[in-house]
Amino acid sequence: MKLPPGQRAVDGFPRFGTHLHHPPPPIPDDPVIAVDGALTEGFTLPVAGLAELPRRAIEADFHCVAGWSATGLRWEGIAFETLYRTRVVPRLRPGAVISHVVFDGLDGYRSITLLEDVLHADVLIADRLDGRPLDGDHGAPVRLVSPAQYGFVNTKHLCRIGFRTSQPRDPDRWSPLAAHRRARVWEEERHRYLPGRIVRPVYRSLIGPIRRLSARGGSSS
Ligand SMILES: Nc1nc2c(c(=O)[nH]1)N[C@H]1C(S)=C(S)[C@@H](COP(=O)(O)O)O[C@H]1N2
Ligand SMILES: [Mo]
Repeated sequence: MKLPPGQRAVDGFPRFGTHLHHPPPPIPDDPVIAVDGALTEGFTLPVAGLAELPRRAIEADFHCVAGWSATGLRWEGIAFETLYRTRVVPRLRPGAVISHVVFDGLDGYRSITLLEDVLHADVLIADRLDGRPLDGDHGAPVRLVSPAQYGFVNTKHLCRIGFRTSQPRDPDRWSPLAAHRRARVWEEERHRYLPGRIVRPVYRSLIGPIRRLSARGGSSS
């Protein structure tokens, strides 16, 4: 299968992220996803309840902005689009027009994306990978999966989703890297200001060190 520009296939699916060598966060006994923002009232979605909502399965490649791609992953979960249309839209504040969505992880990680970029049919809140429950390396108990956007949008250990009517401030940890606000892999939207092609070698040089560090805190170590 063809990969997006500047990506190289890797064997398997490495653990990767700003968590570096830190182990995955502990999972609460009864994990929930808090949903808030421009709603008349926030609510929580028990992770255990996701199994009863309409399920969606996809097969997709996963593309990290640093330049590696894991191919042929089978994800299962609920469609983000279903959550948005059935649970969020009916609770929007009158007149609220959502433009951005904020995804928070139990480890303090945050990604911010345009709403339109996560309303595609292949965007999931995933609880299973390759036929098994998600493990700590890949985002237990649930993660965002948005295959057409770089990995950094795909928040692992998802615990909160915020629906916003304007561009939120950048999460501090990403500001020095100036991550692209849309991060679409086929457009090579890696860096916010520099062309994707230009930053390839710099980003690629980070793969080895980050991969080795991430593996140290992961389950395969
Ligand atoms: N909670 C959380 N989610 C995260 C990260 C992280 O550090 N913490 N790293 C992001 C980055 S940069 C990538 S490439 C992918 C890696 O996902 P994987 O570890 O399942 O390969 O997770 C993304 N989601
Ligand atoms: Mo990444």
